[in-house]
Amino acid sequence: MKTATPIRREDYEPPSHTLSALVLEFDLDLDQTLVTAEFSFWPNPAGPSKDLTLAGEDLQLVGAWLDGRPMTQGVTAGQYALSEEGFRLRGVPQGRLRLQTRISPSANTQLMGLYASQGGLYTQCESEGFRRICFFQDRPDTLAVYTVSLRAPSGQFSAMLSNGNLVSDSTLDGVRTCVWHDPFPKPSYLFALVAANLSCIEESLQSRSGKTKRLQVYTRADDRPRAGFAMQSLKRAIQWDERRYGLELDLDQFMIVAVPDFNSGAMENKGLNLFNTRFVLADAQTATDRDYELIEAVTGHEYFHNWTGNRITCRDWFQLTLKEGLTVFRDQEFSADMLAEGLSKHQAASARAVKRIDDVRTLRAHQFPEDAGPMAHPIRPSQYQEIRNFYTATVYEKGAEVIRLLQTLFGPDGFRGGMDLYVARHDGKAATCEDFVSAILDANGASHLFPIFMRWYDTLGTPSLHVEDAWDAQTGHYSITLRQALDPRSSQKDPLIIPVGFGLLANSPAPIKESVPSLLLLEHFEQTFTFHLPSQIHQGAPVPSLLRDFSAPVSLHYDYTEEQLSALAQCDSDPFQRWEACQRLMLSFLIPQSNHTRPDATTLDTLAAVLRDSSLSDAFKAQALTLPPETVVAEAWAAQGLRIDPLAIHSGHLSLRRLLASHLEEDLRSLDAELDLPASPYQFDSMGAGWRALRHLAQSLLNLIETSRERADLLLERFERADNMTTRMATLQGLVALGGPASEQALKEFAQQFERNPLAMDKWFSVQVVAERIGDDHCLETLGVVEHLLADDRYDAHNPNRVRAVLGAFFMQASAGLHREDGHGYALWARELASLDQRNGQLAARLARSLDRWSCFEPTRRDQMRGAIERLAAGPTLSRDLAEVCERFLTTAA
Ligand code: B3K
Ligand code: ZN
Repeated sequence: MKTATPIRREDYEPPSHTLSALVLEFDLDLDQTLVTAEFSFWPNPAGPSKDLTLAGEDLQLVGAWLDGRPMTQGVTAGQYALSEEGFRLRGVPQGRLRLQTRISPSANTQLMGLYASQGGLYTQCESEGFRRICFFQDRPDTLAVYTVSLRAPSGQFSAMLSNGNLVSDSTLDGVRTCVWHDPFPKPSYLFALVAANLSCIEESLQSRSGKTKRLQVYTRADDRPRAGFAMQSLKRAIQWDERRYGLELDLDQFMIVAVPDFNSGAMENKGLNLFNTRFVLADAQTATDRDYELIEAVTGHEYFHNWTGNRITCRDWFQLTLKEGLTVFRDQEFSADMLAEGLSKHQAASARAVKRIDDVRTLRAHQFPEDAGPMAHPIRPSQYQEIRNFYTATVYEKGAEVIRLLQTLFGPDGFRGGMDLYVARHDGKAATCEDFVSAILDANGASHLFPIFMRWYDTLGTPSLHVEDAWDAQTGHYSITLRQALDPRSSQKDPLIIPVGFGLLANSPAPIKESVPSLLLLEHFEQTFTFHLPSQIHQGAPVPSLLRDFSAPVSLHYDYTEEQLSALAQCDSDPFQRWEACQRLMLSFLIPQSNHTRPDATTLDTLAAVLRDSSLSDAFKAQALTLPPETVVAEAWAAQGLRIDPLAIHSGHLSLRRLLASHLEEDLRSLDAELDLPASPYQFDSMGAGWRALRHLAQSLLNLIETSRERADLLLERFERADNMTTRMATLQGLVALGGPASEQALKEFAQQFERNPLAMDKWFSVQVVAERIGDDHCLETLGVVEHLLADDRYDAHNPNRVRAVLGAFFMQASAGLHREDGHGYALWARELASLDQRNGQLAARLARSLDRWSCFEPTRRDQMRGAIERLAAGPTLSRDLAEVCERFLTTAA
């Protein structure tokens, strides 16, 4: 395994040169594109004195001119050298450089730089893709104004787009030229171009200051009717950022383009956002409620980057969480505000809690395991080999939690004041995480907290928060001791500042009269807080409600009794805590060493009470009755010092769901039956989505205890009657789980109906991988199905969405199949990743992360996984991305 020398944060130095405005010309062609780049350069007084060195990768240099004169390769001043690093100009401190390079978009299977997708040309430059287009000082602290000319045979591409404003669109001698100018200086990672046959929907919007903005969403002509929801989401995002943060759209024109082959979710290029089709296209027939929610969130996220990321960018890639953590936080708040809009105070609190629950569930399912595994890193890593591997749940989701700490400490208004100061200080510049934290603290008169707060940026692993309390029934004194412990692997060893959301519930019908603070601030390793509660004397110890609203990204350890959890689940005034208590109740039955073997009446009755509570929304109930995902259960095993046994976890999970189904059968049956009542046509809105979520949960639980042909026939009827994708997928998943002829028929009908819609077909592929096969009729097992799907003509190994639909689903969401006893799941893992890596190292490395926790598994599987990782790592041509992941797996396993 060949690994690269790590790049270290402490080695940062400013760029050696300042570059002037960049003039780019593209002679576009799918196979051979000619790129001409021209700019002036001069020494940066703040940087080291060095030769000008421009990064380049997979480029063919066609010509180089210095101050208008052709240059040659050589060792004397004024000549240039080409190496793995790129282009080096010897001994010339300043001048004007013109460089011409040839690139091959159709051969670019990495989908970084300029690449071809379904007859069109698209770019992806973050983080270091621009160097695959032309030689440049490709680093985020080099900002320039771009003017871009795109040339192609007229008629080849209907849309020829780049950042900023269109200056001209002309055709001469059969060649069409579009010139774009972006007035805002930007780093190269925000450059974008699109040349493709696309159609667009267009709307205009008046900004707060009265300017008219032109908004466009580009898609393939067939998909045009599916672009409306993304457009409406964009408008909502623009208005929200004006309202909540006073930040206006700065360009006259803003474009979103849907790209069929795309490595990630979307990209915030200035004025020209490129999106994975998944996060743009939606209509009732092809998109689920979840898809709609994600489209709104991702559209918001990319738009919000216009200020947090683009206008204020990152000094270097170690600062990635500066833009990503902050922008995830902003998109979470946007979604929460959208859900709460127009609701009463009580309903709004519940709606916001549902969003918070969703975010915390994601954090625990993805970030906590990452933080405990071999790829663990602080939200601001101190070193990397390949920055592409650090677009992680830690940088994004934990990063967002760290930003949220600041809002929790200073309130939304205080946070807003800090944001204003951040923008005022750093607009147009490349900034650091310190700059952001200073701005928020300074604006709130809390500069003294800077050193302690910054520790969050350097701490690796999920901190533990241990809580003990004591109640003195004679005096009415209640004391609570908070203790924090950091991951021993963290090199940052000092205590963190942890705001602990807090409340007390009376352990009796008479409420607690005395008020207690809603936040306890832990700034040391251990602190004790004492409260005098005379009203509780003779009433019994109060029940602490801890870490309300998940006020910090820590794992909470408090020895709750089942009765206390039951009280919290039914009575806490914070709906988030009610959900949390339900999760804890369920989790305790999924861990072998807990005191419980089977849920007793208290737990089951508590869950029933939550289900019947008419003050709670359907969306909330669906969350409350959904078990913690298996990855969360696995972490709970590891935290207890148990070796992870995936099949035991899976079957425990299934048993608990069956038990829940039997215990709640009557309620579930009436919810399930409502799916057959006449309904108005599908329309996406949060109330409707909540209604469906709860009934589909009821349906899936009942499927576990009723696996008969009759049940399958009922599901098939629902499937065929469905007027929307949410219902269609919920029933299809049930049918595939049951197996048999009804399942076969539904899959066939689905494929016929959606054969021309790749996003719908992705769902068809993945449902067959993730469905747990529980029916008696099954002659299939998951691994065999996966092999079959990989051999299907419609499987496309070059399309990341299709790869994720099969391999991603198998590696991440089909634990019973991946971890089967004979080790064949791991053999497929190694074989498919080795082959994917040849085409797309970034995607291979990302999917490889499915075995992050291998060393914590029981010995047989652990050894099988190690074998698979070693085989993969031994490959002769491993990408840098995958090599780094394998190396970490094999050298830093816990
Ligand atoms: N900034 C992009 C991420 C690009 C991923 C590059 N490997 C999307 C986002 O976070 O908004
Ligand atoms: Zn982002």
